[in-house]
Amino acid sequence: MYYELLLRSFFDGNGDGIGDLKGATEKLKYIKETGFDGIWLMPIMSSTSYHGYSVTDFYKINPLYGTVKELQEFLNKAHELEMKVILDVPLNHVSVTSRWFLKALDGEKPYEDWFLWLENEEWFKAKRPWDDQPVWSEKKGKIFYCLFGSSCPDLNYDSETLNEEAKRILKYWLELGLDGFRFDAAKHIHDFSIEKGICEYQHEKNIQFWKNMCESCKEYKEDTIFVSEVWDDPDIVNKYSEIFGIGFNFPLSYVIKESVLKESPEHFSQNMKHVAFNAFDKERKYESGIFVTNHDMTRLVSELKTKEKALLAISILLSLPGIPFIYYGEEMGMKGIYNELANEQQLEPFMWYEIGYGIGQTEWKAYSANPPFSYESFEIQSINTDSYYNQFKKILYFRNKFEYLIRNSYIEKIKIENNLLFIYSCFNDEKFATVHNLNKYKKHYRFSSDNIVKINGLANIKGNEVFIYPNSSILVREL
Ligand code: ACG
Repeated sequence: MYYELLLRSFFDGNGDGIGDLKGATEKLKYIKETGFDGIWLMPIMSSTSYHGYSVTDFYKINPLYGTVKELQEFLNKAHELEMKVILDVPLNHVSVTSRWFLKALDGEKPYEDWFLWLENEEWFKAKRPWDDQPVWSEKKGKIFYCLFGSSCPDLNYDSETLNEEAKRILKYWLELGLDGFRFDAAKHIHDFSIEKGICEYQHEKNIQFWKNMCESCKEYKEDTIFVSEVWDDPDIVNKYSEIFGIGFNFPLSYVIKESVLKESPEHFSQNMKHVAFNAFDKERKYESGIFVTNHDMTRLVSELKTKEKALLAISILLSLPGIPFIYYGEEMGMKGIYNELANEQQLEPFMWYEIGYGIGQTEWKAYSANPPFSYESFEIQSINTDSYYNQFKKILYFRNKFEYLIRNSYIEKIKIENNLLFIYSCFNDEKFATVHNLNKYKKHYRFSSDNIVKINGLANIKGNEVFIYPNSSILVREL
């Protein structure tokens, strides 16, 4: 189970108010004890943006985050605690202020070939596929391709030297001790058709690119972990995920949240066929990276409006096969609404102290969605056994304890009875079901087995009979 970590907002080790590697190292034990055995480090390379996705130098750690030595200390400690660490690498583009782009603007080789320049006036009409934003921008009289905005020129991987450079970058981070990568924007490596002059995903070409990258990493480290971010429909996600071994299941995140919000088990069962469902099959070729939120989305409590619903969504999520990813702060029920123009609210500082400050507290931006004195800080929640944090932690504990929820289990069928959601799964020869109450009312059910345990919420269990309260989940074995 991975914890998605934005260093900037987590724990400050040097007193400048900005989270860093030194601080995160101090808090590795917290992450482990909460229930995680992996960390997805959001980009830590030098960057001009607060989120880090526009890199100025792929070989440098953002000085605000620390040094190579501090990264190695972080990794050593994580490994001691038996945690894997994967790094987010946005290879699709660089910052407009990067040395590569500045040299390219001056016509210096090979850098000039590493970017895509407007060659035909017709190309200028091309628009970003999902929201029609412009994809060309101008600097020093030269017009360059930039799908993610004018501050991030796209790299042009038709250049062979750039492909070699990308391999070197990945090897560099593996040599420092990283266990693998989260590949950002994986479907965007080749997303402009020169023949047609429009934005069009070149999936086959992209897949070949990623195959080369993965093979090159494996030559150095056979068991490198790869996770791909392909935010798209299941058929596209499937195409890519087999190469990587783990692929984020974006459609699943919507289905879970919508079903809980609509209090509709039918919505879940009807729409699960629209998610990358073969990732839950017995014969699956890759694992789904399962999640409900990430840094590009509204936080769970803000989306589902109540904490009970948020915990239900987490228990449904963690009942499914796959590799879970949880965004930092979700375990505390932090709030935050995604806004494409200023997507900072869901990147707010982790709330360590009730008064809003103290040793290690990050302060790079002011609180907005998560104010002090709201009884939501870790300080308060950690000592209250019924707090959101402690309930969340119990669900994580449950998944970690019941190994068959994690390894090699597969979903057999999904059904609805008495308006309860049943997810039937198998592990080796054992059959089990997780049962979730998405309704407003308490539900009664008599099972064929009395091997029943509560996952989350409230349930009166007497032998094989159960009253399951709203927003609660149970697990039934030996069916
Ligand atoms: C990654 C990072 C993100 C980062 C970048 C750029 C990429 O997580 O933080 O931005 O480094 C697209 C890309 C993703 C990208 C997001 C932000 N995420 O594909 O790689 O944008 C549609 C499109 C998707 C699109 C999504 C976004 O198809 O391609 O993601 O919309 O809204 C159904 C459909 C599905 C559809 C969804 C939503 O599920 O099946 O196709 O997705 O509905 O409608 C960062 C910053 C940015 C900055 C950039 C440089 O966050 O602000 O500009 O860095």
